[in-house]
Amino acid sequence: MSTLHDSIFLKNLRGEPTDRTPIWVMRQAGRYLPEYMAVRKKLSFNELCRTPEAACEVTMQPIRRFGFDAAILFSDILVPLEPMGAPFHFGDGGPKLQRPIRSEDDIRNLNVTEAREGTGYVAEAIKLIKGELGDKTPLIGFAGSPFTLATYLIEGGGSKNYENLKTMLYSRPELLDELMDKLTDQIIDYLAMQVEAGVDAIQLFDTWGGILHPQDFDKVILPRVRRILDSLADSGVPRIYFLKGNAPFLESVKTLDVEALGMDWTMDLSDGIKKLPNYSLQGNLDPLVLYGDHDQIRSRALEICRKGTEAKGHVFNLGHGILPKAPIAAVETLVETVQGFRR
Ligand code: 1CP
Repeated sequence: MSTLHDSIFLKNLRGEPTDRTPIWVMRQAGRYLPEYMAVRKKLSFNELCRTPEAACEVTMQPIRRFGFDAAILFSDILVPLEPMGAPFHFGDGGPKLQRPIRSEDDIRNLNVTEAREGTGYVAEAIKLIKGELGDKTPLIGFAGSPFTLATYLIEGGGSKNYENLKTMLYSRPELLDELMDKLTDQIIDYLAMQVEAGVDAIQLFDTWGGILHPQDFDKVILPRVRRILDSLADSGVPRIYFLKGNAPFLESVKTLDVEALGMDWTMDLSDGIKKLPNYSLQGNLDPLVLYGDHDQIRSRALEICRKGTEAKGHVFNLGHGILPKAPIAAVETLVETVQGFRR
C-alpha cells in the first residue's frame, strides 16, 4: 500500500526537513472560483455540504486548478450544529441560525449526537475525496472550536461586538460552560469520525477565540481546545490549531499538545518562530495582499518563505480565508512563487 508519507505538507507538520515550502490556502474552495460559482448556481450551500459527490467536486477544484500541496474537505464549521438541534442557512450576509441559542432551556435542549448518524454524509465525502486524491495530495479535515461555534449559536450569526455571548460570560458563566462542554463533546466525536473516514491532518478553526481577555481565554477556551486536541493525540494524524489574533495568547497556546499553530498576518513570522520554537507554523500572508500588484505578492510571499526556514516546520498559507474577490491570476502568482522557492 502506498502512503502519503512523502507529502511535504505532512512532513512540515511533523517537523521533518523538505526542500521546498508547501502551500494551501484557507477557503481555497469557494466563491473566488468561477467553477465553484457554477456549482452553486445548481445547489444551495447546505445542499452542497450534504451531497458527497458535489462536496468532493468542489474540494478538487482548487487542487486541479492550482496544484495546492494539500486539499481541505469542503464543508463548513457550522455543519455539525444542525443535528444537535440548531439548524442554520447561509445567505449573502453569511450564516444565520434559525433561532439563536441563549437561554438555559435552549442550551439544555441541544443534543450531543452520534456524528456518524447526524453527519454521515461528511464521512462519505471524505471517502470519495480520498479516492480522487490518491496518494499524491493529503486531505485536511476540520472543525470549528467550541468557542467560535458558540459565537454563532448565541449571536444567531456573525457578530461585531458579541453582546449576547459576553452578557452570558459576565452574568451566567456556568451556562456558557455548559454550552462549551456540549460542543466539545460533539466536536470530539465529529473529528474522530473524520479520522476514521481517512483524513490525513486536522485543523481546528478558532476564528473568534481572540475576542476574550487572556484570563477568560484560559478559563473558557483553553481547557476545551486541549481536550479536543488530546483526544486526537494517538490518532497518528497531525493537528493544526488556528487561533486568529493569537499574539496575546501565546503563553497559553504554548501549553497545547499540537503539531502546528496557525498565524495571522499581525505578527511577524520570525517573531512567532522565536516564541514558538517547538511548533510547526502555518501562515501568514495578509489575504488582501492578493488584491495588490504581483511584485508585492512575490516579494511578500518570498519573505515569508525565507523566514519560515527557521521554523521547526513551515506551511505557507494566508493569515485568514481567501476573499471572494481575490483575482485568480494573483493566486497563480502566489502558488508559483511559493512552489518555486527552494530552502
Ligand atoms: O455562499 C457560499 O457559497 C458560501 C460561502 C462559504 C464557503 C465557501 C461559507 C459560508 N463557508 C465556506 C466553506 C468553508 N468554511 C470551508 C471549506 C474549506 C476551505 O476551502 O477552506 C471552511 C474550512 C470554512 C470554515 C469557516 N466557516 C470558518 C472558520 C475559518 C474562517 O475562515 O474564519 C468560519 C468562521 C465559518 C463561518 C462562515 N461560513 C460561511 C461564511 C461566509 C462564514 C463567515 C461568516 C462570518 O464572517 O461570520
